[in-house]
Amino acid sequence: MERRDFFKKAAVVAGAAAVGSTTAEASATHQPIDNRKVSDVAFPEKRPLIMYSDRPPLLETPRDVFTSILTPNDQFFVRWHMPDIPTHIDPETFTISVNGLVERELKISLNDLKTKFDQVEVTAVLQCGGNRRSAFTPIAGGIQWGSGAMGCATWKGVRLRDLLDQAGLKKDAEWIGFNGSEKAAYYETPEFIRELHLEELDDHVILAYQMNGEDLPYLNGYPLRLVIPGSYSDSWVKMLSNITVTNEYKHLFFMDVAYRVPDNECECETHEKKAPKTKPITKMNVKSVIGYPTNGGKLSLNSHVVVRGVAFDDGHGIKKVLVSTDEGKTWQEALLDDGKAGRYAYRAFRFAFKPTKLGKLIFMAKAINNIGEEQPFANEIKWNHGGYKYNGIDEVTVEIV
Ligand SMILES: Nc1nc2c(c(=O)[nH]1)N[C@H]1C(S)=C(S)[C@@H](COP(=O)(O)O)O[C@H]1N2
Ligand SMILES: [Mo]
Repeated sequence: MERRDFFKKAAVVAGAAAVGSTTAEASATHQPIDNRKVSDVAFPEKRPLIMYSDRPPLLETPRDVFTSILTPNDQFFVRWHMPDIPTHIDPETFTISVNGLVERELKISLNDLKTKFDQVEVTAVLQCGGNRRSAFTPIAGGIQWGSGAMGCATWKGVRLRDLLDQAGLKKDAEWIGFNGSEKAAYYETPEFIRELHLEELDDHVILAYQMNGEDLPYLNGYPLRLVIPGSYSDSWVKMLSNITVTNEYKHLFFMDVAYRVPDNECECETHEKKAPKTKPITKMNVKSVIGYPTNGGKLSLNSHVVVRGVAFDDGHGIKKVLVSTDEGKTWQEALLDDGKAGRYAYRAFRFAFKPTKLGKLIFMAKAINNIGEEQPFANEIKWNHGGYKYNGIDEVTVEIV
């Protein structure tokens, strides 16, 4: 199958990058995207990516990767809140604990997870709620991500539900807390914990140990992470160490202060007047990203150009992607892939175009989902102080020469 060949090829390229030719490798395969260049250093298991910080690692995927359904593991973006990530995890001795309001406390080894439970797979988009935050005006606080704080992978693991069934929830169980294994640099920084309400659980929520047919890369949460298809990735706790069932919501920083939008119809507020109430960001809105061409690209007059990109939402599914070459005055439908990767995956799109005028040209892409939601124009985007859920119509500017 195509995918297997692809990974063979990817492994060779990654190998080349690892022996030191990172700069050359980077400039040969990636153009500077949205004015940000890929770094000239690469993290283990990663090709050079756009780096915002090295401790904690904050790495963005370049735009030109978004032309196919699966994002290669070595180009998948990375976001950690805390610098003290364990440097060694032994797969032989690692266990995941399930405790709190359960009939039986569990400590399950990786091997038991892989052999004693139903194994399930889902292809799903993982996207940071702050993806494309840099497009908000005025500036919203936080990492000024471009378009690449997202990726799509096939995740393999076990259903969270099956684990909880084995532990047996007590009658008053209501909240499930998930801990990552990393530590803050200062005591007062809270741990990265996400609490899910029992009602948010369905059979699609899994504990994944594999991504695109391989162990999770270390930086993407080895050996085990939570996968919640359709939801923003702040909930997809990485490097899971502990699951605690409680009957009371603990007000923890990350989910109680960060990762929230105004609790009103437009989910909006102004810089001067913050909304009085907020709610979690949870489900992803409809979005598309153009992977080819990229900003600053030069295309020949009268040549055959195939604009390519990806579109997704929270699982309702993409109905169509429209492309405009006249700054949004008229739109034409792009071709979509067969959709067999499922409703949580990227839909890849293609649009054939022949430029007939010299000079600057803007390609715009707009996705519409199965319940009729569509991306707004960039100037219609509603602002929120956290800079979350940006989904303006995507655009890239090229030059026809
Ligand atoms: N343990 C742990 N899990 C975490 C985080 C974290 O800081 N620690 N960050 C979350 C956020 S905000 C994002 S965007 C995703 C990033 O996942 P990735 O690094 O695999 O791309 O992980 C989520 N899970
Ligand atoms: Mo995030």
